[in-house]
Amino acid sequence: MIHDYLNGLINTSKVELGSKSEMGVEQTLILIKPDAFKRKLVGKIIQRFEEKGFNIKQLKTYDFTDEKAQDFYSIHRSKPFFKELVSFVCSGTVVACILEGNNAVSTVRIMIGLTKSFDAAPGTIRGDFGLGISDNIIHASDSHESFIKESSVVFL
Ligand code: 3AN
Repeated sequence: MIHDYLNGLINTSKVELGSKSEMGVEQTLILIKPDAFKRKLVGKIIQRFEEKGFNIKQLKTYDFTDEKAQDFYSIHRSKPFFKELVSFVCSGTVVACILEGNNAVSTVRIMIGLTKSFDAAPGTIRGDFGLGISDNIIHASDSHESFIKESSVVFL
């Protein structure tokens, strides 16, 4: 009996070790949006990522032009909220940041929470700081391909 139990634990830990060995150091991009910038939440938001263990590779304030915003969000061009999205991100200064660490893309997405801030879980950044949809505090790349595209718009 105890033998089966220990075997179970060993097998579980093997699975966990296996998935850990699949982790890789990645980079991802976040934008602290105009609503959060105006509310002076930049320090608190960046602190969460630093405390989690991410390294800051690039960090700057940035003012989107309409053209740059359309390019940044080009994947959403056909969506009904595209105009609103572009207009909101152009409505004030943002902070753009490239973060680096294990599983950066997916871990940062978990930390920011669901798109609709009013649905985002407490403990996530959107869940703790916002109630909006366009004004949902923060953007984070949803894939490595998005990271490459988005960082080329903002940092090149
Ligand atoms: P996320 O930022 O969580 O990846 P996406 O990729 O679905 O969300 O949408 C990109 C951005 O478009 C969101 N951050 C939000 O600002 C805006 N957005 C998404 N859905 C809506 C909506 N139904 N109405 C207005 N804006 C929206």
